[in-house]
Amino acid sequence: MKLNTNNRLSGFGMDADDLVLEGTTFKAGINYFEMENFTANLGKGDNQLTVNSTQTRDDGFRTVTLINAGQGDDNIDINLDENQGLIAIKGETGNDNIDAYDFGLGIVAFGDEGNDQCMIA
Ligand SMILES: [Ca+2]
Ligand SMILES: [Ca+2]
Repeated sequence: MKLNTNNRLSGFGMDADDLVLEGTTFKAGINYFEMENFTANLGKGDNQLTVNSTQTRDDGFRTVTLINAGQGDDNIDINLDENQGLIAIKGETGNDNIDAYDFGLGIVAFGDEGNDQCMIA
């Protein structure tokens, strides 16, 4: 699963093919723009999530992205740079791994219940 929160959410079992209607291409997944907050609730399974970008609006506002990992042993990999929006992770129940080693801005992370590991540079 991938969370491309600059303006698109993909994976999560959604069709991977772009949609073309009357010559206009719509990227696969859920497309969104100009958000203040973005929350993803992953659910009770063992989730593998890669966050490749978070949204910064056209006016410079950094959208706050919150990931609620839910139950299960979740692995969340944060691949962001300092120009991205802000991010917070809640591991919730389960033995979770949060890898934000390459993210220069830092994150807010709560492992919650379980034997959790968070790697931060
Ligand atoms: Ca989960
Ligand atoms: Ca946990």
